[in-house]
Amino acid sequence: MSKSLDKHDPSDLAILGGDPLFTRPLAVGRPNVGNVDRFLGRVRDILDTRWLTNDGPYVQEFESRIAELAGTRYCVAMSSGTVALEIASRGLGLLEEVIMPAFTFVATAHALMWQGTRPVFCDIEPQTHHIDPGAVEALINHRTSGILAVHLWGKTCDVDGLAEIAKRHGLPLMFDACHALGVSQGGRRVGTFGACEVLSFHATKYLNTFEGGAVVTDDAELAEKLRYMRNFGFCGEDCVAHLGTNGKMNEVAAAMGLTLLEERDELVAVNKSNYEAYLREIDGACGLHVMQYPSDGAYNYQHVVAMIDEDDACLERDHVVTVLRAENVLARRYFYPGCHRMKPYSAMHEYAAVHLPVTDDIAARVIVLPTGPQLSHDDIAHIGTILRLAATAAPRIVARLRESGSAWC
Ligand code: T4K
Repeated sequence: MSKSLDKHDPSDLAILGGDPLFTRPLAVGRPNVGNVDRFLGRVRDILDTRWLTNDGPYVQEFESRIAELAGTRYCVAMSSGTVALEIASRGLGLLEEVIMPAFTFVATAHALMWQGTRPVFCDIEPQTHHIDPGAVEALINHRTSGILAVHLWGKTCDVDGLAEIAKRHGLPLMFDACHALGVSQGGRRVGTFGACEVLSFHATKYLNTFEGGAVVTDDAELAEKLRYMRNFGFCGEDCVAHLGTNGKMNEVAAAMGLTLLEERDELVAVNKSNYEAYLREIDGACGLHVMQYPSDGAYNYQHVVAMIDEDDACLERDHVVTVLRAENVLARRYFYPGCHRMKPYSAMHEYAAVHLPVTDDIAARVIVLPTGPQLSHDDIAHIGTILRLAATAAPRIVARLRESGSAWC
């Protein structure tokens, strides 16, 4: 992937006129496709049998494999993580107001707002980036109908603290686990927390179904209701039990998921070894520190998250992102600037007084780096070299960016 050129001098940096290190862009979330022959074999079977969607055999098999992985009794596959969030929150009766973090992908908030439920944005813990249970409690009022927490970066949030608060206030608790497929912490698996948990199998997730999502739960009644709701509410051929929508996963999507499930262990091993290489090669370079995973868990390592440390940073976060993108390393600022600073929320008077200092600080300092089989350890070492060279040339880089007015945004 990387050109054989070695960069020894700051002038070799692409931002200062050198050639980009990588000939092809390294994207955060470049899809894994798995064994193409096995996938195509399944697609041929789908075409031969003419069973394309509507709870077909591949979807059913995929659901049972995901339930097994999550350690839950039920999995209801859906057309996307967003639709799964919409259907799950509606199924749980989350109305009026729901407390959730603003530091998440905007789909978490939109899934509520789309059906007229108001997200109430809560601040996060600085170390974990997860919703702060103390701050949740302070936001509960008579309009609160539930709590929607996010296992950001594929680490579990304070599930016990949140469960205790939810129980004390008689509120349903659900989790956006879109980053956390196959994760466990302290021997407890993601899937088993709260009333239900929502997964995403979007193309950019390490295990994808092109587009796709699922709700996992141990609650038989809820699972049945969600199954109806994803299929227009049908409970029989001519019988509708609920308001419903079309949230079904199709057979080709499930075939992709099943193919990638066969390779899940290898994909996680590659991500883990890349994460360890990043820790070795870039930690401390240019004021960047790689966020670590707690030692008592099993993770999918699909996100390599680094934070700019204000005390030893020589460049601002956006400058570092610009330097990397010039080299074809398409680092991302997930989840800048936070849902509360995006429309429609930022334009609504209800949100005018929202004050989330930790979210604002973290959103200004985070960088997500590419990982997956597209990268070798040599590539990661080269990224480390880029960052160290950039640190030595910080004033030149800032001057160049000012001159060209091209700081990436
Ligand atoms: N909750 C959370 C916490 C989430 O993170 C997400 C989704 C959801 C809920 C909702 O789940 P879904 O409804 O999506 O199932 C991407 C994904 O679209 C989104 O699924 C994901 N989170 C989010 C974190 O990232 P974008 O807008 O940043 O994606 P995009 O199009 O910029 O793609 C990222 C990079 O991947 C690009 O540089 C190009 C590369 N790419 C992408 C696709 C789709 C490819 O190389 N091939 C591809 O097919 O949102």
